[in-house]
Amino acid sequence: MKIGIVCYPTFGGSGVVATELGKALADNGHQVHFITYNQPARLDFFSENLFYHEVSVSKYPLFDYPPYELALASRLVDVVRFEKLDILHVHYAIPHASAAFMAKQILLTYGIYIPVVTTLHGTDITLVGKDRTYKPVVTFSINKSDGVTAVSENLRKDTYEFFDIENDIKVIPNFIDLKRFNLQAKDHFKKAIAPEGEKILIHTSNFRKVKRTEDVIKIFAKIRKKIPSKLLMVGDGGERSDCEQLCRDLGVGDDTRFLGKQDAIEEILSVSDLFLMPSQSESFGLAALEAMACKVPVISSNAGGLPELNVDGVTGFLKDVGDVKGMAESAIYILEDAERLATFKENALARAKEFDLAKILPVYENYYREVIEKTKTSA
Ligand code: GMT
Repeated sequence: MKIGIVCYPTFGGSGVVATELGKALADNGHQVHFITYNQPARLDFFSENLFYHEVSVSKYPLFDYPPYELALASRLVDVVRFEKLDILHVHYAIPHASAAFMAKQILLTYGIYIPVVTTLHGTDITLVGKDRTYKPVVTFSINKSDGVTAVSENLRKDTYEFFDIENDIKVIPNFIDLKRFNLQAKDHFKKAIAPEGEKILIHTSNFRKVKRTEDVIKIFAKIRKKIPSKLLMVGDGGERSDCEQLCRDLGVGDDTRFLGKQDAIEEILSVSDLFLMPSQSESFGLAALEAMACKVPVISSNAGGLPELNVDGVTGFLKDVGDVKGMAESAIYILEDAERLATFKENALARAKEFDLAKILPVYENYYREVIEKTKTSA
């Protein structure tokens, strides 16, 4: 198939899923065209089946708000027509699904029907989408998509709850490439971070409010009182400087390292003992899955789709949002006993294997075929 993928090219989960999916589809012989405003962060190698089409937005002085959505729609028309795409797969509803709808209408004037699959990732529904600034557009463009997928049952349920959706939504969970994400021998790195054999806790995110990064610091401060340990904070975003201040206030600054955005996240996960994800809302929790694939158990909130990934008492623990004390106690329970920690690590990996890319890729391929087949006579 010739597949167009539209996504945010950043380190965010939806962009990562879109890019990894595109790479895997290209490996499987499909021709994949990324259409976005920057080279996606993880699209970092050459393949004869991978193409990147940049969307550039005119910065005419009249525009206080350059119309990215229109530039994207025009680019989509262009790429679909001249690359003869079979299907467009847009990740994150805003503004990708509505731009795809506009492109679809324009393409009809050329006698081309391009089927559009929209994948809902989380905040496009639970935060931004619900906002009445966008709600009518989000509802409309989900209903006008030829196929809609959500990354968890919880997100599917929320979408039906918050919007008037007439379309079927298929759940296709996030996946993990176990060839890349696995436990690697990085003892020298471990020694550098924890020279006295301290336990290593880790959090990775974009440091947005929804991640409750300050809870991470508070949980760590409690753990460190009982267990010699270090904390790695990976990523960057709006909450970072408040977190750094909180580390100083709680006296854990010397045991916490802020590593900023990192590409080789699997190497850092490989030296870690426990992953902390106290999010306010999380449709799936891809970062937690990446950790589990590297044998790192997870202490998380029970928000959104996290219970569909993290199995309470098996791969880690789930606590109510904001239950810093409970999360710290659960972390200590896992870390204080070497045998128990080893069991949780094994369980985390076993669970991650259920989300193996090799299992999820054919689900997407079959779904594309189904959508193409059902829209065949629509032009
Ligand atoms: O978590 C973020 O802030 C990034 C966000 C995104 O849209 O890029 O991630 C969402 O999509 C990921 C991939 O499907 C999910 O694993 C994350 O759980 C989801 N984030 C939220 O729901 C907050």
